[in-house]
Order: sequence, then C-alpha cells, then structure tokens
Amino acid sequence: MILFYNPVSTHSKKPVMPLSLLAVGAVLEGREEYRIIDGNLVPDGLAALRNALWETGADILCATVMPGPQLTNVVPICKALRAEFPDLIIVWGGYFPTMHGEMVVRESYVDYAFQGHCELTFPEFVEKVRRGQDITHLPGLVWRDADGKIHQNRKPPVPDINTLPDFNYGRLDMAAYSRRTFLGSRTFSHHASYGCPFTCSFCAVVNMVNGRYSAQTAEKAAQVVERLVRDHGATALEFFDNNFFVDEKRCAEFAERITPLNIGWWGYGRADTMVRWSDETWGKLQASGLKMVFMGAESGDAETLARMNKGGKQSGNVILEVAEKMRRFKIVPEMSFIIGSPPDPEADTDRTINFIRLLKKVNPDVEVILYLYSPVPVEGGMQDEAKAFGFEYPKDLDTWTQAKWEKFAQHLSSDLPWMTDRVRRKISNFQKVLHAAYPTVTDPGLSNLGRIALRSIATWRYAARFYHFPLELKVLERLFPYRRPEIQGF
Ligand code: B12
Repeated sequence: MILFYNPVSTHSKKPVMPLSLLAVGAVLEGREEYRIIDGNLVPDGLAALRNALWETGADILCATVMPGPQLTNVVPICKALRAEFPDLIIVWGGYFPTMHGEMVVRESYVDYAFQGHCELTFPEFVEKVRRGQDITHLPGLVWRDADGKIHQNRKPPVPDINTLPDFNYGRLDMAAYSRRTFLGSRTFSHHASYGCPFTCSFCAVVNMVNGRYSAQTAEKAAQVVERLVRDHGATALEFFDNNFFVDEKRCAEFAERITPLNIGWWGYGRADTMVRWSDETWGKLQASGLKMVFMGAESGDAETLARMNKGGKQSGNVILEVAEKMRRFKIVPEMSFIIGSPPDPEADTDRTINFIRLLKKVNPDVEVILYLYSPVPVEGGMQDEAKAFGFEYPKDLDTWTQAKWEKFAQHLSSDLPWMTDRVRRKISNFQKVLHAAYPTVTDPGLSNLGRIALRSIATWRYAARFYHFPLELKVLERLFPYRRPEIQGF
C-alpha cells in the first residue's frame, strides 16, 4: 500500500486538485493499492498520515513538494514519521526536489527523490524498491549509497502525454475541490500538456523539462473537459499547463470542440506567440468561454527583458499589441511582472511602473501581478547576477523552511542583497495604489461597494502618480479584503 501526500499549499478556503498525485497515481492504477491524502483538506496532515499508516500498514509514503508553504508543511511531518515508522520508505517528487534533489536526499527523513516527469519509471521503482532489488539505474532517481554519497541520475525523457492513462478522479473527494471563481460556480483544474518549448533564464520549468513539450491532442483535452462537465458538474476550468497556447491549430480545434459545453476557462500563454494568432482563432477562443490568459510580461525594462532570455520575440511592443487585441475579443490578459531585478533594481522598478501605466492605457482590464525577483537555480541563468551580489541559496531544508525563505519561494521576499528600503517601499506603495484603482475581477467575493470605495479613493492618487504613504488604502483593504492571485490563485 502506498500513501500519497499533498502538503498544505493554499490559504484559500478550497484547494486546487493535486494533479501531480493524480498523474503519478494513474500509472499505478490496477497495479498497486494507493490512497491520496490532501493536507489542504484535513485539519492535521501528520495525524491523518499517522492514522492511515497504522490502519493500512502502508510501506511507502510519497509526497509532492513545491517550494514555499508545501515544503514548510512536509519537513516536520516526514521527520516525525521517520521517527515513528523507521522502515517506511519516504519518497519526494515535484518541483522542489527537481531543483534541489541532492539537498533533499541528504536529509535522513527522505530516502529517495524523483526529478522531472517520472510516470515511465515510477511503477518499476515501486515494484523493485520494496523487494530490495537494484533501482540505482532508474532515470530521474536521486539516491544515497551505502557511504552516504548522493547520486542524481539523468532525468527521464518527458513522456508523450497522449500515451499516459487518464486521471482517476474517483481517488479524490471531487466536491471538496469544486470552487466558485470568476470563471464559474464550479471550477476544477486540468493540465493538458507537459513542459514548455522555451528556456527562459528565470524559470523553474526549465529544470523540469529543459525545453521539451508534449501536449494532449485537442480531441483528448476536450474529452477530459467533457468528463469533468458530465461526471462532476464542472462549469469552469483552470488549465495549469506551463504554456497551454503553443500551437494555434490545436487551440482553435480545442476551442471549437468545447464550445457546446458552455464553460468558462483560463490558461497560461505567451504574448509573442498569441499576438500572431488570427482574428478567426481569437474569435473561436472567445466563443469557447476563454475568459483570461495568464502571460508573463516579466519586465517593462528592455535590458532586464533581454537578460531574462525569454526566447521568442517578447518585447514591450508585443505586450501592448496583444493587450490591445485581447481587449477587442473581451479576453482579459493577466500579466505578471518580475520587478526589482538586479543589477539596478530601482531603474528596473521605475521602468516597469511606467510600462504598466502605459499598458493600463491600452487595455484598462489588464490584471497586473507583481512578483519580486527571486533567483531560480537554472544553469547560466539570472542567478549568476544574484550571486554577484552575495546571494546564496539555503544549504539545508531546515533553513528553507524559515519564514524568510518561505517568503522568498513565493516571490514575496524583499530581504535580498540588491534591494533597498526605498525600492521596496516604492514597489509596495505602487502595488497598493494600482490594485485599489483597478480592483481585480478575479475575486467574486469583492462586493460592488468595495470596488467603488477602493476605486474612488485610489483613482486620484493613480492619476497624480502619488503613491507615497497609502495609509487610507491600507484601512480600506482591511474593510474590503480582496483576493491576491499572486499568493492565493483564484
Ligand atoms: C497548481 C499549482 C499550484 C497550486 C497548488 C497545487 C497543489 N499541489 O496543491 C497553487 C495555486 C496553490 C500553487 C501555489 C504556489 N505555487 Co504553484 N504551481 C502550480 C502549477 C501551475 C501546476 C502544478 C501541477 O499540478 N502540475 C501538473 C502535474 C501533473 O505536474 P507536476 O506537478 O510537475 O508533477 C509531475 C512531476 O513533477 C512528478 N511529481 C510531482 N510530484 C511528485 C511526487 C512523487 C512522489 C513523484 C514520484 C513524482 C512527482 O510527477 C508528476 C507527473 O509527471 C505549477 C506550474 C506548472 N504548470 O507545473 C506551479 C508551480 C509549481 N508553483 C510555483 C510556485 C512558485 C508556487 C507558489 C510559491 C506561488 C506563490 N507566489 O505563492 C505557491 C506556493 C505553494 C506552496 N509551496 O505551498 C512554481 C514553482 C517554482 C519553483 N521555483 O520551483 C511553479 C513551477 C510555477 C512557476 N512556473 O513558477 N501552485
């Protein structure tokens, strides 16, 4: 028996489905007994796992781990379970071990980690590890030898996602994952592709797939939507793909296929890809219920943008052009910016603020998400500049779980060597004024009264570019708390 654990990842009332575990579980269906425990749905993850271990006698515990709150949640749990169940085989997978596999397996409470997409090797791992057979050749595995030396095997190839089994939603209490969002009253999630064909120098996905990409055909992706609508009453879907909108033909066909299902949907795309798409395709996307596309605008500073090595043809002009186009088709661009990047965070901040103002003129509906630059360990990436400022990653998991590093992982820490108080304040004040002057449409809980109050008080500040001391906005935020997609998702 295998227990899968999804550590606590969200502060919102309802979590999103643990797709990572559904994906790994799917390749074990019919071969292994397993159960998924979601830390977001139980009052105490450790107690839930402990009870399940006593009840089932499970011999393997698998956790999916993202940096940030999930890591903070899972470390003490694995420590406690290791002490109570010394023979339990503890395995981690997902983004954190993919980036920091060696550090993870150095800890005595993790036996193995998997890096990358591991559906093709995981069943063999399970079969052999419990029989004590050799597993040291398995792609993607990070393991400790008898001398305590850590080995990281080559990552497995990104599987052809069309050959993988469908997710078994019967493994989840689906009602617990149905959320009311601005997309619809019963929102679920899916992931219709793996990887991304680009290798941006700040992005963690590069470590996972190194520029590889595999997408479900339009037909298969539409079948999943149909199943979610028919069997679980979905009225809306979030597509968590790293890059859903890669292939125009596939996306147009997918849009046509799902139009009769009458859902609202959302996904990640690139401005420089989608700006080239024909009006006909945009029309189909609109008709299919596409409400919003998340796009990494990244920076308003041409120099920073060049260093980010986004590939393709991303530029300020492209972002403005796509924003204008999407306005015509009433699809909201949700644009994220990484602000305060070294070597000159103040210049980067000023240029990005000016750019965002321009963007809001072109399309006032653009949703702006600001993240503070946090280096990601991508070979030869922007982290080299960060290192020149004396930046160092934590060397062990206990440090990673400290509040400072949890914030860092969420791109919210301003405690970084290149940051000054002045820049920090500038970014935070601008963000407050901007978000009050243009309250997010993604929060169905924010009342009209709240919207009007925020807007009427912040508009003069925004027009006058007066961002200092927004004390009255802090008070209003308490009165009308609104969702922050950069922290909570929808
Ligand atoms: C859904 C999602 C969330 C959900 C939570 C999902 C959950 N598990 O409960 C929400 C919205 C809450 C969320 C929050 C955050 N997220 Co998030 N999230 C994603 C997203 C969009 C999809 C993940 C997913 O489900 N993928 C689909 C599955 C099938 O793929 P997978 O996760 O890679 O799993 C495969 C392998 O990794 C492996 N695997 C995974 N787990 C395991 C476990 C075992 C045992 C094994 C063997 C294998 C294995 O096998 C799977 C199948 O191939 C990814 C980006 C992306 N598109 O992948 C970002 C991503 C993982 N998140 C990220 C971040 C930064 C965050 C936040 C910190 C953001 C913030 N500012 O607050 C928070 C913090 C969450 C936390 N640490 O607690 C980053 C991580 C970056 C990094 N440096 O590692 C990503 C990569 C986004 C990005 N491009 O920057 N997130």
